Amino acid sequence: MSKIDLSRVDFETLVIHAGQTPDPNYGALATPIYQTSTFCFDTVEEGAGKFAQEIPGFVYSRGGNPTTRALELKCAAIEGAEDAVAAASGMGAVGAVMTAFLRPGDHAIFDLAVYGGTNHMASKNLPDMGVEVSRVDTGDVEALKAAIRPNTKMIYFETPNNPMMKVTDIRAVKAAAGPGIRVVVDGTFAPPPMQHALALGADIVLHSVTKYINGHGDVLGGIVAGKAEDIKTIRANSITKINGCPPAPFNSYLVLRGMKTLALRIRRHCANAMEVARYLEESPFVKAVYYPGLESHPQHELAKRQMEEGLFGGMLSFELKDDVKGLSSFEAGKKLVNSLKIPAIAVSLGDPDTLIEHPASMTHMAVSKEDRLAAGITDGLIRLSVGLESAKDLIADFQQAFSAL
Ligand code: LCS
Repeated sequence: MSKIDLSRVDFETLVIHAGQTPDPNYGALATPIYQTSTFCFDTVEEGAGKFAQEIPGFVYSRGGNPTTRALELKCAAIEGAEDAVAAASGMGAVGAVMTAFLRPGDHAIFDLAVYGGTNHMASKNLPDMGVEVSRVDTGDVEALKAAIRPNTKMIYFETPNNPMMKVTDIRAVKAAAGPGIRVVVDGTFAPPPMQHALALGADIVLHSVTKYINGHGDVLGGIVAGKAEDIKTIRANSITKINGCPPAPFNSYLVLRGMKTLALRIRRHCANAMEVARYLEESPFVKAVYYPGLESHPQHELAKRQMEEGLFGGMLSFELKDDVKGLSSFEAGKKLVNSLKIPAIAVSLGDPDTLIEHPASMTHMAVSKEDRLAAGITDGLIRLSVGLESAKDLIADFQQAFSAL
């Protein structure tokens, strides 16, 4: 047990201390990597007690592991959740929630724009399993209410979402859903301290830990947090059985290590993104910047209410003008990305390094132009994960890249 009363401390203290206590064997301060598949018992009776969950402890690392458990407890604490369960990737977490709670004949509502892997699950995997799926703009409460059916079991959305940074009102969705429908928020773009989805009314919050929570671009991971009863179902039914996707203990260790600086990193990501967003908004080559921190963002007021003060995320998208120095926005987009020297041309987000991608020629190249444009992903749209470098250097890099167009 921690000597600190964690119910009374600031986020900065909580994220460092929650879930971790010195190891009972040797007092190691850093949680050891319990790199083991199985755990042995002194007696059959002890084994029986642990299998029956009458004696606390671990049996087999697919169902639980001490390093991973420390990560789960830390994530539960920062989300203000009763419990949390870790998965091998963000998609592992998404899939585990689906297989835990959706059955043939059930109905689930997904926002129009969700991450590609989740989109595939909603449009292909779930219907293949006999789940009815509707797609609705979850920002439109009336449309959402109209889509609810007697067999609706889940409403699922990301806020802010990928790649347009649309912000959905979690409180309003929960009010529209009423009891009996689980509201599931993918908070990957805005983990605590930016946003506390459960406090805003979500029943379940999940994250791709791959992104900001680990924050170092060297791990795949996922986490689901919520009520103890729900987490127990997800762990027992999905993570351990149907999906079989717990994280490796080494990955849990890396995420625990990364989380020690979560509070610091998030503040820097957000401050840098705000500076870069303001710079881009002033650029004569840029038509629009999508960043919840800008007054021009369509849900800026909602973002101010729903996200922690001044913390609007490290992700932004921007759209180039249709004719940039005689280039089409598609060509200009590619040329700009190629000319930048600091950002790595890569998908993923939340790394210390700034990452940039051109959805029309990369992540969304397989999406028909019609569907892509309907989702607002134009030819000249560029997505930027603003890293932890100096904002001044990033802006200077943009200046030279715009000059090179
Ligand atoms: N949810 C969101 C909002 C995501 O952006 C991603 C991955 C996932 C879930 C899945 O997490 P993973 O399994 O990759 O840990 N997003 C990616 C992206 O935007 N580029 O590359 C991956």
